[in-house]
Amino acid sequence: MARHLITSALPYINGIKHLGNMVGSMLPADVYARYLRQRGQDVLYICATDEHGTPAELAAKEAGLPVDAFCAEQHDAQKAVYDGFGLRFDYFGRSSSPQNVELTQHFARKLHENGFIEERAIRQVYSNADARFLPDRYIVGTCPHCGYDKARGDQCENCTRVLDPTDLIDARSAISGSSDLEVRETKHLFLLQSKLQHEVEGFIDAVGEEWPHLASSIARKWLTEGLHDRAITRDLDWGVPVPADVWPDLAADGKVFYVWFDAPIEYIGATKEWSDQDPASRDWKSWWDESAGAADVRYTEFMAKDNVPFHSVMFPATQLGTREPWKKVDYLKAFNWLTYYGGKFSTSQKRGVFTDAALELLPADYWRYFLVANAPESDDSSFSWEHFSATVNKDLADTLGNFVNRVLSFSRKRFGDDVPAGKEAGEAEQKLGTEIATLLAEYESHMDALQFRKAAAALRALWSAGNSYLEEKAPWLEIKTDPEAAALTLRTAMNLIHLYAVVSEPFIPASAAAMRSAFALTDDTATWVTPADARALSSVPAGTAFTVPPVLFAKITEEDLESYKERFGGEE
Ligand code: B3M
Ligand code: ZN
Repeated sequence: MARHLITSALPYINGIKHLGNMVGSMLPADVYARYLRQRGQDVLYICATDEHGTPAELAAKEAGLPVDAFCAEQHDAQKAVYDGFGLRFDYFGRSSSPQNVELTQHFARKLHENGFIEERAIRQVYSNADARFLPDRYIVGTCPHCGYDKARGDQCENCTRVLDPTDLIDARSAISGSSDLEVRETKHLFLLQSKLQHEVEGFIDAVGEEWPHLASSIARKWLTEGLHDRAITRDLDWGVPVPADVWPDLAADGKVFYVWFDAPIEYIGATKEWSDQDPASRDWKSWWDESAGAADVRYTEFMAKDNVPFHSVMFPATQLGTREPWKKVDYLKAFNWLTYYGGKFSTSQKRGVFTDAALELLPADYWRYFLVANAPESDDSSFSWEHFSATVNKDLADTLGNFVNRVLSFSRKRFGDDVPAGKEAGEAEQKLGTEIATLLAEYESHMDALQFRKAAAALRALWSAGNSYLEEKAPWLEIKTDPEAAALTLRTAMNLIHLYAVVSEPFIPASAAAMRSAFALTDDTATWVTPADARALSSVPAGTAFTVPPVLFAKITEEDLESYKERFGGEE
């Protein structure tokens, strides 16, 4: 049994996320984690809210709450939405936890001991109107690279370039809007990434080849441009304090670590939060400390492309610089953007569909299937209500849901509440078995390779194979001339339903559970089906009692479609 550590980028605490955030991180991570668990692997899926930095402070201010209260409230609100989406984290932590504070300070101490942190006096933007320094998002202006006029001090949302506040053109305070700014000198800690360049290159050489091109090319680009030393502290009230025993002046000045310094460390922090809840049976070090068992862990990270530089280069540099044997990423699964009608989903401009609103409209499985089947893997992909409703109606309602209901209701009507026996399997069943075995092997290989669109296509092909078989055998005709033949067809189709329940679980867990519980099997503990077993189509024997579940997927009507477009905005 292999041990798989899985993390998805930590959602910022500043508000409920939109579908675009979900499809590029947590949702595919959950699909993958569920798949591996089903295949009997030892999986630990960790996520958390990213609670520090200017996004948290600014959002709390807007909500009129103290930052800690705001974060506590928003953590629970986000967790509720993720539960609604069926995301089965092993633990969903908080980057403001005491565990993360301790680990972040530990990392800083070690980096300092090894000569990778230096105190430097720098010139920073100070707002006279606000009487404070303006780090990162506290300052907005025009991006010097692409001309986007709402670029933030830390990164341009439009072209994804990482910025320094002093780079911005026509800079102004995000708090007061004031452009009465000046540059003042202040001291900060710098992570000497330039000294770690070669080691990070060696690391990327060792693991990056296997990564999707999107991830490895971003890592390479950063390394080619050269790693720069970066300020890892900020003038903020909310964050992990700089340890006073090492840097008394900075601590007295109230400096905290930069959010991007402590956020990746929270992957470890959250694992410790999990472990601290039940130390007798959980050991966080066995997942993260290579001298304590983590060397044989396979670590997979999920994120959107704008987060790749921090995870492929900066976090590994931080880990390497401690000179401690921390587990580093083995496979980095990166995603492009999901757009809304070709334009940007935007949290700040409230454009597109937010995850809480999505769940109010339709059950999670509709979203899970659509989003993962159209994940922006090799390119950006676009969300439109037309595409969404066509996919739901065709794949989920017609191909899968209708098959399940049609087979079960017809069999009950003709043969009663138990799976009928009928004839021995014949040529058509053998052909079907071979086809199913092939498609299942394809599905497995795409899932193993984290190719989600291809995996979804193989799953859809499995569902379609059942429909073709049913059309070909036409039990509604067979019943008139040869009821035993119709019984065989229905029994075979019911075995397909059970197989679908097992293998569709990573994508549509609630519907899969409903399909599975239709059959009163005494010993239904199998978590996966091998292609060889699938060929036999015999896991549900004749005589098994079954029930007909309520309609699995309701069709989205023209009227629904119009109302969604009206409510959320359609094509611009
Ligand atoms: N919160 C950015 C984001 O949500 C950031 C990710 C942190 S991962 C350690 O896109
Ligand atoms: Zn830009």
